[in-house]
Amino acid sequence: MRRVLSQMHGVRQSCCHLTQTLATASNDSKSIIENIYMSNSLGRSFIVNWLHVSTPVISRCTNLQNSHLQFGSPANKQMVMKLYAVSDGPPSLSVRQALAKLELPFELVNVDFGKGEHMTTEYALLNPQKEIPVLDDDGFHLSESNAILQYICDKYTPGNELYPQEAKARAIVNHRLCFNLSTYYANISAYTMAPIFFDYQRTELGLKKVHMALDVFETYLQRLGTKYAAADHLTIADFQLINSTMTLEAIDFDFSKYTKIYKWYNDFKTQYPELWKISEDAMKEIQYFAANPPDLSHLNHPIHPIRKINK
Ligand SMILES: N[C@@H](CCC(=O)N[C@@H](CS)C(=O)NCC(=O)O)C(=O)O
Repeated sequence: MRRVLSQMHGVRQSCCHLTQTLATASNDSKSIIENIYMSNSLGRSFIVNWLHVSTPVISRCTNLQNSHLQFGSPANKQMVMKLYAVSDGPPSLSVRQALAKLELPFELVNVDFGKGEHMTTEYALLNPQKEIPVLDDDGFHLSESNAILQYICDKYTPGNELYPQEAKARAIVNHRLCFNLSTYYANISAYTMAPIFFDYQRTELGLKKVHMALDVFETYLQRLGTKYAAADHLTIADFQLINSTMTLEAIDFDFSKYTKIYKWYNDFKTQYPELWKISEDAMKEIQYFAANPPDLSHLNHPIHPIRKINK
């Protein structure tokens, strides 16, 4: 265990060597590493995360205060990308899934939403919108998860079918990303997520908007007639739409009457279990918070009303 941790701490460790180190770590070591990761996500000190994907992808997980560490041997000075992400945020999950699918190494920097780490002046230098996620690619800072997804595909894996290059195929992917941002995620998260974390009620109007979003997405799936949201194969649009839909499952919202959506969502789970696991872990966190509303009274949120918790 000590050997594993000390090797992980080595700033000059190569990804490949680290992969081998982790692959040979005992199960006990891995579970200790995972436990430390869990405490990190609660806002404690720095550690490394072993991402359970079936690919040799390594993600190091640090917290915001300790996010200065990097991979790279002296011979290979290229900085590994950093992703500032929140563990249960759909846009963050989509970027993590794309990085995993594309087998791109990255450092995962956990931003603790409950502590308001994204509302600091320091974070505003990364993203003046004070939203999560943000990608840091060797000093190039990019927010808006759709833009991040498009950038990593274009820069690191041009031609990959996750983000097709042919104009019409790409336009459909872009359309679904815009649809998710403007309508699907907007309507769904206002109904599912906002009342869990802030002092909002689920209303009839909110419910109508969810059904409207589902109805439109169902129509898109029907009209295009493809297996996935924008093509017969997985694209970056699926990640965003899957993670929005996941928040419906998190609150036990029955959307089975939208048969195309229901099938597409469940097909993703069975066909990409290692990617679904990223969403599923987040769903469990959301379910935990739904059952145990977090006390965010210390947050001075500029927009959202904070729920008063009787102590
Ligand atoms: N349009 C943004 C939205 C990101 C977003 O909504 N992030 C949430 C976390 S899931 C956030 O940072 N909210 C800030 C806040 O509510 O204070 C994107 O897709 O990247």
